[in-house]
Amino acid sequence: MSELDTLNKQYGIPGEVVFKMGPGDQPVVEVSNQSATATIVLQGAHLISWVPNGEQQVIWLSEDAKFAKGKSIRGGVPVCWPWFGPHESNKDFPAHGYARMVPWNVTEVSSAKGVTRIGFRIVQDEKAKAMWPHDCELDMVYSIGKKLGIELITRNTGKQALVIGEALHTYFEVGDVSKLKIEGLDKRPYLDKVDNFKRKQQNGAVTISEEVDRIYLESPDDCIIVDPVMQRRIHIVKQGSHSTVVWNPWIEKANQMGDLGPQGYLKMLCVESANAAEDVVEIKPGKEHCLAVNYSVEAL
Ligand code: TA6
Repeated sequence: MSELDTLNKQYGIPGEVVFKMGPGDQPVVEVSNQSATATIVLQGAHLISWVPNGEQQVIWLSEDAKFAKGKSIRGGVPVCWPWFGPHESNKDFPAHGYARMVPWNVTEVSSAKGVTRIGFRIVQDEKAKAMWPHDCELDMVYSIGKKLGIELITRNTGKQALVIGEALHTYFEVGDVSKLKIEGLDKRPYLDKVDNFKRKQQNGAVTISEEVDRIYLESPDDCIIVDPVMQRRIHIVKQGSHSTVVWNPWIEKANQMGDLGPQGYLKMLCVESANAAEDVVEIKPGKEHCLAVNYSVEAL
């Protein structure tokens, strides 16, 4: 029996949860319930689509996204873990950690009241253990419905304290990134990565008219993307996250990246719920830490 047959036998729900071969021969799980549709690539437990019924696509995926074993996907909700950004000492280790590049096993599927819940657990292979020699478990739980809930749970199963950096590096679909604003970060301090990580303070709503790459600190609050072109607000409610990363590569950086697609930069905005820089999280032996977000869409 194939891996997909086994998954469908154990976790499939006919007409609602189906495991199949997706782009680049990557196994995916497709969800379709009375409230929404979604698609999750098993590698990285990486959601690449979420469309609440009656709404337009909320999650952006590059039309030039590459789907290959061990490679991160441009768009969707990449998981940055167990570090954010470059590794603190080894430049050969992948930026944003390895969680988004390795296989994850399905741990649970259930359905109730128009919400499909799917759980995954990372597979820490020898390569991962060489980069991160700590005893721990990493789970991801999606609740797919009119709202999208995501929980990233790190469990310290070892005898030493763990310190992790992490982010749900979510790419949101927007009408025109130069015409929107992001509310919820007023007066927050941030590290400006396009200005040598200089520490600055946000004044009012965040707008985008050039490359923006900022780590907002002390920012546990909710954010709202106000998008006049798509005539909607995207609400980002979070727990267990003290940093908020706002990123758009703008034109020149987008062209250098080569996988954002033509004009892709105009249609995407990353607002990432994170624990990064000085906000990294210590998890004591036997304890766990959960970074959780809840996304919803409201007409303007
Ligand atoms: O979160 C913003 C950022 O750190 C940017 O600096 C840029 O590198 C982006 O992540 C994408 O990173 P990736 O490794 O997915 O190409």
